[in-house]
Amino acid sequence: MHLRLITAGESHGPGLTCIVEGLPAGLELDREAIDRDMARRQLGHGRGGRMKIETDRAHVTAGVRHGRTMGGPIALQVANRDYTNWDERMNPWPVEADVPEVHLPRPGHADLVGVWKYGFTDVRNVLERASARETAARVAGGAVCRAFLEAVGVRIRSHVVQIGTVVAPERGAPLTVADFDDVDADPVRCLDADSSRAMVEHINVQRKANESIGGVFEVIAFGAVPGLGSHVSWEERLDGRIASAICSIQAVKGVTLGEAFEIAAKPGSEAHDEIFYSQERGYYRETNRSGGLEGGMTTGEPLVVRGAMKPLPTLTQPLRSVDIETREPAQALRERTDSSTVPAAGVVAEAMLAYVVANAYREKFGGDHVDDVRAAVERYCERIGWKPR
Ligand code: EPS
Repeated sequence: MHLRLITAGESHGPGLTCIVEGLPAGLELDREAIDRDMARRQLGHGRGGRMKIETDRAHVTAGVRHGRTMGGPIALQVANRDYTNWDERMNPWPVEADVPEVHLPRPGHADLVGVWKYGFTDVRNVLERASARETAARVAGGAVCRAFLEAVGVRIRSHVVQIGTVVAPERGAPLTVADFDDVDADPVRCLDADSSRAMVEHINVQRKANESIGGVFEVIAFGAVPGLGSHVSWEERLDGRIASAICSIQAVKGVTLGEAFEIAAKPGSEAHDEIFYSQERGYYRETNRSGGLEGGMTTGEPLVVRGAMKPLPTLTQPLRSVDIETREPAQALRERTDSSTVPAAGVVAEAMLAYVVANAYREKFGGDHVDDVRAAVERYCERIGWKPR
């Protein structure tokens, strides 16, 4: 049993769609929880004018009846309110109006390679699908995967640890789910108040200088059972799957699992998580440097993943480029844009991690009804003597 998540839609087209296939029947969904995730993705200091136009909601059109899944593909639709302003430029069908083409590719975006590869003369045919607006559909689908994970005891949270040059200090104790209770109330979704203020200030200064800003988010899955993924074959290694899913988020250029680059510099004696056993706790670790992954499998400790996001490539003071019609030097396309979307990227990463972990549960435990899945998870935890934490 596999889980599939597929999206369709362009940034200024009529709307976005997400289809999630492979969830069990009987799973209770909460409409408000899905829309809460949609709204959380729109938050964050550094967003541009577009977020004032959109109020994203996921409209379920298939797979759910009276609040419960029926085992078939679930379809979720998200309207682009801005489409009313783009009706001629983005209409799926031919229009009377003369719609000018875009010929100015932005360095760092999909624009130039996309027109080569797909044989277009109009950059808009590429940028509309490459846009991070697509992540609204991923979050809708991710919210459904998250509901499934919550039914088996997994909770996923995220926060921002760096924006531009401002880095939040490492926290002394390991994070718990409760630490994230107020994270969405913070303007940059950072858990450290001083760093948050400095991040907001940094965004303000850079935005005034016509710059965009990147950063780093961390996403954590709490409560996943040991043994998701497998060492037996490279495609089944969960670390590879997680890295792939997080790196597929627009503008993400790097992913780390656990203390990746820090432990690369340490001797082996300080790089691993020693194994202990006690009657009450069963097997346990006192550190989690591995980020909850050993041999491509979950260890039962929290899954800790970071993503590094480059500064957004749409700039209010554009970089040098070439007009693809005349091949003369030109400035890249200047478009309304966000200056920082690291807080939103964290929410998108929650959706991607939810998908990968939910898929691993579907592969490992199967089950047509959600109660079958729960029973299989319980049986397995009993066999290996692992207690949910
Ligand atoms: C984006 C450009 C901006 C962002 C957009 C991603 O949109 P617009 O061109 O309409 O101003 O706001 O992100 C979203 C719309 C969203 O929902 O996240 C881009 O070029 O990637």
